Amino acid sequence: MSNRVYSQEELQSVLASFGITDPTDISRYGSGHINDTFKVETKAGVRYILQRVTDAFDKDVLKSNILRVTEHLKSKGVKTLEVVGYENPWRVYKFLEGYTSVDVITDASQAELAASAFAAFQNALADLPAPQLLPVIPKFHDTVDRIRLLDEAAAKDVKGRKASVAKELAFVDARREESATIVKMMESGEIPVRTTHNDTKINNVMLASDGTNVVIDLDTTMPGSALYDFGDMVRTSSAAAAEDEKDLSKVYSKKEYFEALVKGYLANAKFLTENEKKLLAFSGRLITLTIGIRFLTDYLNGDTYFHTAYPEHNLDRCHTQFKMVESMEAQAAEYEEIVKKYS
Ligand code: ADP
Ligand code: GN1
Ligand code: MG
Repeated sequence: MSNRVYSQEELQSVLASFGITDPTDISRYGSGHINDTFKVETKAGVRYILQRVTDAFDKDVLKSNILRVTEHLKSKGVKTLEVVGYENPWRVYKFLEGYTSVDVITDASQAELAASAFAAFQNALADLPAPQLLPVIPKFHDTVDRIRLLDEAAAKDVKGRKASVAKELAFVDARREESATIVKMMESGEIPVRTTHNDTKINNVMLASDGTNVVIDLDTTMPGSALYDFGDMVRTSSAAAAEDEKDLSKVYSKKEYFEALVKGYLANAKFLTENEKKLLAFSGRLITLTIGIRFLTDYLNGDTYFHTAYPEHNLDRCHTQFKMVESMEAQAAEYEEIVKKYS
């Protein structure tokens, strides 16, 4: 599904179907791993984002969720993606002028801002009129199920890669038991189900120099746990290096960025219960482990889900995630103290 090639004629005819007939440039854009994203420049000077949605989603569910979420946010005066047109599998958004997204944070203030942005997003969706959003991908962050899928991929071993990842599989094995913590607590009702973003990586929030922001990539907004959203912020926003950095000595979780995240999140996520607060530090390790497992699974499956630029790309990403897990494990006591300080 990754790395699909499109002709300019095809893209122009898609744009024409949305009434955009004056494109001057259509080029690949951003570093998202899932959708095919293009920036469109036009003679009129208006810019757009054109996206072909991945085939991995239930596209009708996705479209209905996106339209409901953007309408609701708009009705509450929260700046959000502006949908110009949506005809599956294609959609067009207005280009968010004046905002940028980063893949790695370079200043703690960005982490604090991103955390407040995602907390405000969760707040704004707390009163989304019923019914609940439908799950675009069921069991999306269910670590137990993600390990089951890893086991399945290792058993099938379609690309003959299993023998080369014995160490990585052992890393997961050693953490099987703790991986069920949040799943079990959600099942028993000890952790509430909320409408959450579910993909809070740092390049899914657009930041402006005046401190304003827009949360984007709303594809996975659905019922979930605030802990998964916070955990995924820690995974990407506390990382000292890129998700596919090959030099693992550069990869670790930065305490000062973690602290900025906690500060920004707790100042705005006033809805959190005691149980949720207690698991904030753990959620960072858990989600990072889960995403590492997903990269490893995709590597074993022959790279069918995430966009990849070279054959070992998913494996490199798995290595950074597991290194981040180790770094957070080593700092667990300090991270718990930081959460207590702002609780
Ligand atoms: P994916 O699901 O593949 O991650 P995203 O929706 O996150 O796709 O888009 C990929 C990237 O494109 C984002 O990280 C962001 O940099 C850029 N982008 C997406 N939507 C917009 C927009 N409306 N305006 C400007 N940039 C955007
Ligand atoms: C994907 O779509 P993108 O690039 O923002 C993925 C996330 C992973 C992330 C890893 C729908 O995010 O779940 O955490 O890659 N999104 C989907 O970088 O699977
Ligand atoms: Mg994205």
